[in-house]
Amino acid sequence: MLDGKKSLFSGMQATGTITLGNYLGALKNWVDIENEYMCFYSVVDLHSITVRQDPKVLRKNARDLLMLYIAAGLDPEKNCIYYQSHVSAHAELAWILNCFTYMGEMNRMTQFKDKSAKHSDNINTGLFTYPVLMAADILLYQADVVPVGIDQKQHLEITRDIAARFNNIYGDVFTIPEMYMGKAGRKIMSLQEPTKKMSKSDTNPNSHILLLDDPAVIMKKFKRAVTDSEGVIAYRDEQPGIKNLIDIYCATTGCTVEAALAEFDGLGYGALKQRVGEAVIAELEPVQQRFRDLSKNKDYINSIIKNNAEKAGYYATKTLRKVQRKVGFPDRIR
Ligand code: AQP
Repeated sequence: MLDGKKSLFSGMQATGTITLGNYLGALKNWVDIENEYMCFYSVVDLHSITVRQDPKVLRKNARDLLMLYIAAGLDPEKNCIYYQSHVSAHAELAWILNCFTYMGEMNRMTQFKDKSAKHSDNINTGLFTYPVLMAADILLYQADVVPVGIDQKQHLEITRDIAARFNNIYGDVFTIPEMYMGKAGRKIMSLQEPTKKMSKSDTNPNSHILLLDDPAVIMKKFKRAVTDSEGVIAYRDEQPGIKNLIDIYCATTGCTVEAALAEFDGLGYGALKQRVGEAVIAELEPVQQRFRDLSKNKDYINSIIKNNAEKAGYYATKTLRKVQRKVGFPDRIR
């Protein structure tokens, strides 16, 4: 709760162009709720460097991501869209919360296990304490809800645990956040390995649809999607490739699984892939057009970056100062 209004925080990493998974699992849902909450949507560039980044590429990806938030339909007048690195309270609160988090808790985080396996040459402590920074992100804005994909459930649970632990010691400092699963909040899987989640950092370009992929590329990737040899369109775990295509279709068009199955009845896999590809292209084309328009409007984007960093900084610092007082740091002399 902030200024008497329910608040919300979410973010995405600028580790590449975001995927259809990021869009359907998170961003598309964000647009539905901007009137209900005071919303903070961050480009979480501090999180991005838990994996080694080329500085120039990171800066470009971060700006593109900020513009994609707006292109996807988030109104920058209603939503506070900002870079995490422009609000130093995130890192400061993360440090304090690190001191209220146990090694055993972090050891249980599956994302750390997955990512450290993927980046075995760079298993840094930032990657290990990533969930604590995420807790700081959320708790700084006293978020009532956090709209994230199902893959982030474990991180949200640890955020709640850390907040409750802190509140038990110091009184009611943090709002305990709830996970917000939107209508389309499904886990979208890789098109090449449909038992693995679709990720922007996957090195196989055919595994993911990127939000800025050309329509022809999108269709080509769907045509190459891995399916099975059953030859029947059914929604079941034994056919993860087909199940994923149906999930993508439903999350994109808003239809139910039953309606999709009725629509696809009697179709072959090739025709199914064509239909799903067309639906995704139709969904992404207006987003891509708005992105191109925004890219030409540098001053407008710069003003959003500046104003929103100030707004986020104002609310974040308020919480940080309260926390600093509670743990016993000396008052500032004015
Ligand atoms: N495949 C997915 N299906 C549904 N939701 C997803 N999200 C990510 N992948 C899927 C949701 O997108 C939001 C932002 O994610 P992120 O960028 O912070 O990091 P991530 O979850 O690690 O996403 P990636 O694409 O897998 O990034 P990399 O490759 O850099 O690790 C979150 O709300 C997440 O739930």
